[in-house]
Amino acid sequence: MKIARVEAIPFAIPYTKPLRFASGEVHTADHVLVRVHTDDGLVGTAEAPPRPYTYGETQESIVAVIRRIFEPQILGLTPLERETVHERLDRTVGNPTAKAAVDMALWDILGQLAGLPVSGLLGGYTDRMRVSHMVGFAPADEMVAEAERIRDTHGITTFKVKVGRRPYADDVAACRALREALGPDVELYIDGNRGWTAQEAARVLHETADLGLTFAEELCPADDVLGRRWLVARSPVLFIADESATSAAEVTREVLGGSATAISVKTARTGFTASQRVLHQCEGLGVPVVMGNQIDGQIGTLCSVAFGAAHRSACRHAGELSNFLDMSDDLLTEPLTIENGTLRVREGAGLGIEIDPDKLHRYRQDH
Ligand code: MUC
Ligand code: MG
Repeated sequence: MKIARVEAIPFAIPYTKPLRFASGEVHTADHVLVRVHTDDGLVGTAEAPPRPYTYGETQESIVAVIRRIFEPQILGLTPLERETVHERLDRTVGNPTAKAAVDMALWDILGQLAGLPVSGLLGGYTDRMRVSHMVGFAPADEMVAEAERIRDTHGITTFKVKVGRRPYADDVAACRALREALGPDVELYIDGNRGWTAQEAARVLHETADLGLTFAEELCPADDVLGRRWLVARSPVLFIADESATSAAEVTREVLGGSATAISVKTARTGFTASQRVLHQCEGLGVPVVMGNQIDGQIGTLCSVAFGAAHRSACRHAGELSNFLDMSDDLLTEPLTIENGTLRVREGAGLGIEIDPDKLHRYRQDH
């Protein structure tokens, strides 16, 4: 059984409500559907979300790198030869979400071949994850209303609050309003997407010390190397590296350098193969992980929950699995639902991704 074709299909689905954060904003899911076909008719599926402000990829660049470089490099290999696939993909620097989607589509094929769920093949720890919801920039009262709606509709009680605006007038005020409205039992943590200096971030952590935040993520740039170490050494809460730790090597550098005390694992950028490396590395180091969200659609979210639920250390904390709720539609025949604050892994062989052909026809951009 050999890899016979790799499709990269650009599609665009509008958001009902844009997500705004310190490094950018998303109004449309302009993602790329990746389908790996074998010569005996199996099809593995995943999606790649372009995040130019995080990785430099665009929808056009993802399509181009898959069609022009990756597909010719891996045609003729078998889905079992994943180390060789990665050796070839890694001849090209960057392009993390394009590489990750190819990796996850290959795992989908392996699951289908074995007649087993990918989550089971990866580790099979549990069949569901608690969900954490990301609250984007808005006036404080709107952020509170959103969190209350998400809690009341989906039972979610963990919220990641986007920060990195004016520290006091906007962000401390929003965190305080959320804590007052939601009460002490809800978990809150913050993500700055590098929006502050280390000094601004330190003052905010001091100002919010009474709010019981559980994590702080990427409050200042990791490239300000000494400033970031200074901040992390003083942080009263675990400090998550997200966009500064996108590979096993970067995890080593950030953790051993004192610039992070927890790691965000995102299958959208490290697929399953490299996410497992990062996760096992964190377990060995004794560093907690959070399953992060690359503002994934439902396909990416299914991949994320399949990986997170597979591993004990990945589901200690609620996973960020709810960004798809703000999309006006998606490509799956059977939409995902979050109930009682929980998202379940899809049963069946592979990843359980079934694409609705009419929806794909409606949203694809390459007619
Ligand atoms: C996050 O956790 O930062 C926003 C930018 C990005 O790269 O991911 C999202 C969410
Ligand atoms: Mg983040």
